[in-house]
Order: sequence, then C-alpha cells, then structure tokens
Amino acid sequence: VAPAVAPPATFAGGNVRISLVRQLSSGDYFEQWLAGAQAEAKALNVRLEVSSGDGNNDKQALNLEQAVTAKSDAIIVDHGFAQTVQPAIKKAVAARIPLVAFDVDPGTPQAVALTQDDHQIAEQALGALKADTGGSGEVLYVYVAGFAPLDRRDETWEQFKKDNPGIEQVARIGVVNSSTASAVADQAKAALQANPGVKAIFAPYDEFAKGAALAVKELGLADKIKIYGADVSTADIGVMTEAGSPWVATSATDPANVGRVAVRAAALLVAGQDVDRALTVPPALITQKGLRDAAITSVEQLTRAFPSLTTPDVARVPWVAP
Ligand code: SR1
Repeated sequence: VAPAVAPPATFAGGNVRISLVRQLSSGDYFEQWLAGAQAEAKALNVRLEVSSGDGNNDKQALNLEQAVTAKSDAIIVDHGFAQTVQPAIKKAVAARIPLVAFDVDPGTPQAVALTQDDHQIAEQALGALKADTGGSGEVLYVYVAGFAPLDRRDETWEQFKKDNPGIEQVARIGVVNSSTASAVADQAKAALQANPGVKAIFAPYDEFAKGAALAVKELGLADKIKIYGADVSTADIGVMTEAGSPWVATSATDPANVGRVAVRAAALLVAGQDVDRALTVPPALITQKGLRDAAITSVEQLTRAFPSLTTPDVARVPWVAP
C-alpha cells in the first residue's frame, strides 16, 4: 500500500533525533519492544538514541535529564517510576520537547501516555484461570508494586478475588531485576513447598511466568498446578508448548508492535500532528492448546494467526505505508 502523503521535509535528511529512555532492557519483552522501535525508526528515517537505566531509577532519571539537555526532537520514556521520571518530564515539556511515556504516568496531559490494556490483560488471563479452576482454590500470586502495568493488573486481580470468594491467595512473591525468572523460580519453589494446596499461579509478566514454570517443573507438580501469565515471545511459546508445561495461558500484545507505536507517536509529534493523549494497545488471549493445535512456534507465526496483534491504526503515520 503506497503512503497517502509525502514525508514532512524535517524527516528527509535523517536528522530527526528521538531519545528512547528506558528503565529496563533485559528480558524477552524489552528486547522485542526495542527491535520493533528500531525497525519503525528505520522506516521513518529517524535516529533513535537509546539509553537504559538497567533497573537503576536514578540512572534512568539522569539519562532523561541528558536527553532534555541535548534537545532531542522527541523523547520516549519507557517504564520507570513516576517520582523519578516526572521532574525531568516537566523540564522536557517546558522545553517544548514532545514526549511519549510508555508504561509510566508522565504526570502531565501534554505528554502522550501509551499503555497496553493492562486491565484486559489480567482479565483475559484470569478468565482462563477461572474456567480451569471453576473459580475456587488456592492461588500463588506474583507481583511487584510500583510498575504501572503491574499495578493496573493488580487492580484487576484484587477485584477478581472479591468477585470470586472461592479463590484464596495463599502467598504473594515477586522480584524484578536483571535475572527475574530465576529469582522468581527460587521464591516460587519455597512458596509452593510451604503451600502444598496451590493449584494455580497468576504470574502476569512473562519473566514471572517463566520462573513459576521452572519451579513447578522442578518440583514435579506440572500435573497439579497451572500457570496463567502475561506477555509472549518466541522463547515463551517454546516454554508453553513443551511437553508437560504448566503454563497454559498468557494474555499478550506483540511487544515489537508496541515499540513501533511508541516511535510512530513520537514522530507524529515531531511533525506537529495531532496524537491522542492516551494510546492503548489491546492484547489477545493465547492458550497452550491454541498454540499446540495451530503448531505455532514463533511470534511471527502468532501474529499471522492473530492479526489484531498488529495495530497500524494506533498512531498511524500518513507518510509511511502500513
Ligand atoms: C516490570 S513491568 C513488566 C511489564 O511491562 C510491560 O508492560 C510488559 O507487558 C511486562 O509484563
């Protein structure tokens, strides 16, 4: 499909600079997201200057201050804690630098807030959990407070427990660091040994779900405990579909698509075009059975099976073919 309009002159020389200021960069989700952002930057002929706090919020705040000082044409803030990024976001807005905030509250209506539909992510995974458990039983929950997407999924979990009094959260575990899956696996093993009645684990982040799956398999409990997660990657699909896997459902967007949306929104702002101040990318429910039945082994195959995972109309750029 040919683009409807010519690119604005600003984009012709390849000199538009967009700073991507990340809190986290390790793990399947963040790697796929970056690959999508870089592919979109290439398609738009913009320079994407990437920094990561590597989980250190002060480092991310400093990187953000530097992007403002360097007068980037636009800034994308990817995750982070509101209290550490909002002061520099204010400075970006004061300096009239367009800003897109993904998965962190920018604290200003002048920035574009991009999210996945986290309530729907939790609803879809919990719908599968409810269907499998009949709405009752002991559940292990994996959560770390302070990350906006996890906090939104937690709101849905809290409501789910109220609506389903037969569901009992017997333990809560969780850690986010550069080796989240193995840290969660250790915690999950201890929690499952202390709570032998657990029949489901709600782990709404793929690193959590991978860790939980490792623990369940190592304890030999895969026939008794099922895992309901969030996110997807080719590696996750491998874990979900391997023989005897306890990870039976995940609700996910295509992270590369979300990275693409963030860069498109930033480019539109650079071009002075209108962008909705709240952009939301919807997820799809992906089940172990569905993956196995359709013999899906990669995210590429998954996006062909679920065309709704690609969202060209969210922050569509009129001068690039969809
Ligand atoms: C630590 S926050 C992890 C989440 O960020 C993104 O929203 C992904 O969906 C992931 O679950």
